[in-house]
Parts: sequence; structure tokens; C-alpha cells
Amino acid sequence: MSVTLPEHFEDFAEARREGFLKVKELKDSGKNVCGCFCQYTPAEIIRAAGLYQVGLCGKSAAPIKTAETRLPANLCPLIKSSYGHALEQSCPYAYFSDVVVGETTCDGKKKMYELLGELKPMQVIHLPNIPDHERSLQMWVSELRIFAKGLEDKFQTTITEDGLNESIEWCNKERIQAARIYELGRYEPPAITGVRMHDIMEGEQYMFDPQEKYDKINAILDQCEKNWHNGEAPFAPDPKRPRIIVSGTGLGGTAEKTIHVIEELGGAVVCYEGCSGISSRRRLIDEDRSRDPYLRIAEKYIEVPCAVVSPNTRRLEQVAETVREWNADGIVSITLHSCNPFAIETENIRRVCNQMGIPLLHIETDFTPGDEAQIRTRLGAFLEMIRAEKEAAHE
Ligand code: BJ8
Repeated sequence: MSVTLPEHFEDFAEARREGFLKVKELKDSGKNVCGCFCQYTPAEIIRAAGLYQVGLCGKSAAPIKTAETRLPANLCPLIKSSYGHALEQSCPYAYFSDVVVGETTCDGKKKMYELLGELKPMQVIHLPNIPDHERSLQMWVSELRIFAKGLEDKFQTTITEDGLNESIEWCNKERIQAARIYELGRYEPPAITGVRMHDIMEGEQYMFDPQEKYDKINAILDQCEKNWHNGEAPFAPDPKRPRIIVSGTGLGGTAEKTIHVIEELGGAVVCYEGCSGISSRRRLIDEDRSRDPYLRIAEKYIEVPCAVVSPNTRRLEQVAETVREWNADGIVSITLHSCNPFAIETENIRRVCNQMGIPLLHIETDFTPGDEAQIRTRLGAFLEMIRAEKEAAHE
């Protein structure tokens, strides 16, 4: 079936490359850029300070050799790639960042930030490790205030309550829109491919005009819904097609050998679970302007379902809810080599899957192509097994 692709899809796939020029234009026009690595980064405070936020997570194996001149080889590739780019000045986003924000998440990242601080001006926000305690929330609020004060001092600006409130409301609007992207995967057949969902979520980090970005994403979503209602969904109807949730981290550098292959082999990635997945998008910041905006921002970000906090029970509940709501047949958990938090937590997710009667496939990988064939074989067998079970259930 020939399908009409929403016209802005390509804009998002190209956004990272084109963003190189845009970030230079921003700098030429006197704007300040804030590089960040993590879903714990409080976008509302950065926006209220008048800065442009850009993602710096390394997604390529190219700078890893350079990074290994200073970092241990058996470290997660995302950390090495991010640091390597900064060291060899091969990433324009890192190069043009006036300040880089890091959070004390996993051990590798927080120790790398100490070295990165020799190359770039850094602000490190200390993350409480126990998400559900009141004392953690209080500590997190004070960390966010320290962070805001650091930006005010560095950029000689004032972050006002009005500015924070306006940013909270805008970022909530963007979250509602992002949740809508994932919700297109609930359709049967899905109204968007998982590859396209990923392209949009990756590309939007490199589009710097918020209103233009918002309007383009809305146009895509409207078109996807229209196509679906006109019988032009990107997938042909097939009730036996495996509906897969992709979970984990590091997708930016591994998508081609994982999510692309799932869909090439006849599966559909219907939703993403993890720090930038559906639950984070649905959890909005309280817009009650009579309450302290720092507390409201802290309440939201302390709930990021990242494996670096313990216990991370909220994530497990969210996985179960997402499986039910997206009618998923299986989970593919993608983790990076040497990422202990996510690799260990995959066992907890496997237990959730066992309780729900669906299978889980754990893929541990990096940014090199060496394991592509092996991953393809494992994904093929996993999808075949699910398809066979669905066929048996339909007989
Ligand atoms: S909120 S997932 S973006 S920390 S893969 S560097 S955890 S060893 S990326 Fe992450 Fe923030 Fe959590 Fe999300 Fe360490 Fe693991 Fe590497 Fe990781």
C-alpha cells in the first residue's frame, strides 16, 4: 500500500544535521546555549533563564577512541561518546554550549562530568537517590534553586516567578503533544511507525523555534490520524503482527540495528518506555501559580523513571500500565554495555512481563555495527515466537 507521509517527517529526520547551522546562527545573534544530557534536566528553569537547550548525549562510536585516552574502556559508550565529542571538539552542540548541565545519575556520568568541567563551564545538579522520600524532595528543590541561581549569576539575568510559570505551562503543552505521538501507537494497526516516533522525538531536540516545532509536530499528528481514518495507516491490517514496547536507554545510537529491524521484520514498535517514554510525557507539572514553582518542578522531575534511583517501583507500575494500555505482545529492553543500572533493572521488568504473560528480550549493545547480524537473528526469533503464539490464539 502506498502511504502519504506527513510532509514534515523529513524535517525531523534532518533536524540534527540542520541544527548545526541553526545553533551557529543562535550564537551569532548573541543567544546563549545550554547543553544537557538527561531527562532530569529542568527545562523550565533553562527556558526561564532565556537559554536555548540542546541535547549533548553521544550517539556515535567515532569519538570513543579519543575518549579512551582518558576514560576506562569498559565504560558505557554513551558516556565515552559524549566526552570524546567534547574532547576532540567534533560536536558543534557541545562546542557552542555556553554552559553544560549534568546531573549526578550513574557513577560513570558523574565522574565523567568532573573531567568535562575542565573543557566546558559546567553546572552539576545533585540528584537524590531515593525518589519517594519527603527529604529527597526537599533536597531536590534546593538543588534546583542552586542551579537557577548559578544560571542567573553566569548569564547576568533574573529568573522570575512569572517566567517559571510561563515555562511550566509551555513545557506541559509540549508534553501533552509528545504523549499524543506515542498514543498514535495504540491504534490497530498503529497510526505511526515506531521509527517515525523515534525520529520525531530525537529531531525535536535540535529545533530551536518552539512555536515552529510545535506547529510542525501538530501537523504530523493530524496527518497521521487523517491517514489512518482514510485507510492509509503505515502498517497494513494484520491482527498477528507483534506489538512491541521498546524499553531502556541509549536508543539514539542504536536505533538502526534495533527498532528499524523490529519493523523491517514485521513487528510494530507501538510505544517507548523509559525516561523519555510515555509516562514521563503524561506526568505534567502542577500549574497552580499559588504554589512555589521550584517545588512543582521538583515534584515532576523526581518522578523520572530512571534506573539510577532505588527503589524504582514507579517505573515497574508504569511498565505494567503501558503494556495493558498499548495492548503489547512483548517488550524489547535495550541497554548499553557497562550500564549496570538498566541491565540489572531489566530483571525487574522481566518479572513484570512474566506476571502479565508476555515475553521480554534483552539486547545489550553499543554504537558499533559488530553485533548487527546477531541482534537481527535474535529479534527475528523473538517476533516469530510472538507471531506463532498469536496465530495459535486466533485458531
Ligand atoms: S534519566 S536514562 S537520560 S540518566 S546508559 S549514562 S545510565 S551507564 S543515560 Fe539516562 Fe538521564 Fe536516566 Fe534518562 Fe549511565 Fe546507563 Fe550510560 Fe545512561
